Amino acid sequence: MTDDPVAAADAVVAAVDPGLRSPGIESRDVVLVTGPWLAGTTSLIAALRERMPEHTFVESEELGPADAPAAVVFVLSAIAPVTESDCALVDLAANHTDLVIGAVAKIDTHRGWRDVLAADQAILAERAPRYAHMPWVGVAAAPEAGKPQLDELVELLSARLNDPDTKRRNRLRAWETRLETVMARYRADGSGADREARVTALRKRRDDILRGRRLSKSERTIALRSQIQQARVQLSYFARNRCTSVRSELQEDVSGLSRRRIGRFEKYVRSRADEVVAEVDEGITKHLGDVARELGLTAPAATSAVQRPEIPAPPLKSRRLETRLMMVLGAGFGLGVALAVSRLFAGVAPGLTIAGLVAGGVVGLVLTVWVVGIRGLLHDRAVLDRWVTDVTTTLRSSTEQLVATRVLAAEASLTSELAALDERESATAAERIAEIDAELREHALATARAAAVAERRLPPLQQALDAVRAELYGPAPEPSGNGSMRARTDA
Ligand SMILES: Nc1nc2c(ncn2[C@@H]2O[C@H](COP(=O)(O)OP(=O)(O)O)[C@@H](O)[C@H]2O)c(=O)[nH]1
Ligand SMILES: [Mg+2]
Repeated sequence: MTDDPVAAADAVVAAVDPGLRSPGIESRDVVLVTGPWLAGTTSLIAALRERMPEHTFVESEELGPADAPAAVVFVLSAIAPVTESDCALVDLAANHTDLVIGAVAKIDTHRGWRDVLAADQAILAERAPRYAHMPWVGVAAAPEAGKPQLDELVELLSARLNDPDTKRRNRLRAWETRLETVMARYRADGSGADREARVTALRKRRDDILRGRRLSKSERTIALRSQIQQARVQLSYFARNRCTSVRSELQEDVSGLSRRRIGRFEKYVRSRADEVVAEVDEGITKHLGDVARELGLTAPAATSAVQRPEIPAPPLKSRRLETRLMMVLGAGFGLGVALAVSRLFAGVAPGLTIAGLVAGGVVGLVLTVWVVGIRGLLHDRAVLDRWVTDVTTTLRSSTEQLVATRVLAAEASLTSELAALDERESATAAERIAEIDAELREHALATARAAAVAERRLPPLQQALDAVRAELYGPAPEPSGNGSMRARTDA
């Protein structure tokens, strides 16, 4: 045993584990006066400085986290008993210091201060065994009338501060806090408590990636299939519609067609058919492009040269026989008219029989030409009308075929592109999953390592802590001290 009380306390720990050299605090020869807001701390410090100039008094702001004061005066107002948050304050202030004195302030104005003091004492004794033997005094540092009442506190402080055992106990208390902190650290590391949040987040992200992959894959496949089906239906409808409207337009043209324009009509119909095919092709390109864009794929290529349908010439020329028959019928009709006219003349004016004959002949001839001409035009129109119907039917089947071919080709190219895209995304997702798995493994390994370290380090630390507590709370014979110590050890 040495004379140095600090070295004596350190020796208790070193005897268990020589590796434990210092509790890692700086002992300062000051008295910390602290307490809740407006309890009377500042007034008490001022009064104590006057009464005990040989000691230094500080408020908590003046101490660092590793500074250990020689004593702590915990100031509480005499108005009401101590609260939970006040207790947290004293725990913090007395972390590294064993000597804690409770001071109930402003006892000059609060008559029931003794009851408050008793209540405070009971509450703190309940809170932790170390507070069970804590001394309590009443003070009035800045009374409204009369002199400050500090004698008891001053006496207590000077007695305790001059006691060499105080230093040893303070050091032991610092050791106790230090050992508890280190052990808590080892336990937390060993159980992976700190990594828990990160590990949970990683697992969640892993699940999200997997679910996202499954979802996006099936969603896109379904979308492509339904978009292609829609395209097929809508474009076929569009093609049919174009053909129907061009047919009625051309049939209207036919019904008003003059003899002179008949020759040019065929060319006109062919150009309209080409236009319709081009329009349908353009419509297909646009619609498929939209589908591809919506799915984030490249638009299928447009056909380089659209094949126009085979359109036969209208059968206008092959009516020689019918024309001849028409001529004969027309001539008969003309002759009849001529005879009727000449009879009419002969009946009206018998002298004009020759003139009547000539007039009848002329009228008959004119009528014959006219009837034959009209008949021919009507016949041609009827032929063209049928031809227009045939042409638009051909046009319709060829545009529908165009739709079917191009949509099929687009479906093939978009499906294969989608598959490639899926594969790329799968690879990326797999890479990210692998990264997450690696980090999870690392966490599991680190936690296992920390658990092994904790298993090795905790028993000697526990022994050291037991030794420190035995010193602080007294050896086994003291029943209350021993009981408290056991309670804390088990906790
Ligand atoms: N009656 C009475 N009032 C006091 C006493 N000590 C402090 N006070 C008053 O309590 C209030 C708070 O005091 P202060 O020392 O600033 O408290 P702090 O906020 O804890 O530092 C002030 O208005 C003081 O005048 C005392 O012993 N008796
Ligand atoms: Mg103050």
